Amino acid sequence: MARACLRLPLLCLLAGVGLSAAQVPSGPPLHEIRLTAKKYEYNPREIRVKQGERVRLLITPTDRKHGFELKEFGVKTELPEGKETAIEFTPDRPGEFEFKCSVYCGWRHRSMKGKLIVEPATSN
Ligand SMILES: [Cu+2]
Repeated sequence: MARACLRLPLLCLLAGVGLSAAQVPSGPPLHEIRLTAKKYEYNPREIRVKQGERVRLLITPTDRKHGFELKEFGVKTELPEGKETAIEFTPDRPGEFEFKCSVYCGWRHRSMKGKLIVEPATSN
């Protein structure tokens, strides 16, 4: 390995980066969920996560600018059209919470909603 690194330092550098990324030890697991948004719905409409895990939503509006508001966890952001926006939060309590569009997008804007289900953390 060491000798190969003398000849192919870049390759070894990349291998090292891959290794360290795989070994990141600290912090709760990250749960990534992709959504799309369009008049007047999110897809999926319902997302399910676990209490205490870090959640990263990656939302892409496909038709125009929309928004995403999840009051209980202090999330409110605009979603520019065609661009993936990352939203991170850690749900600290279980339950069912409504999220909704926060940017007026048409006559049924108020019906553009979804549900976040936070399952209780299992303690054993
Ligand atoms: Cu809207």
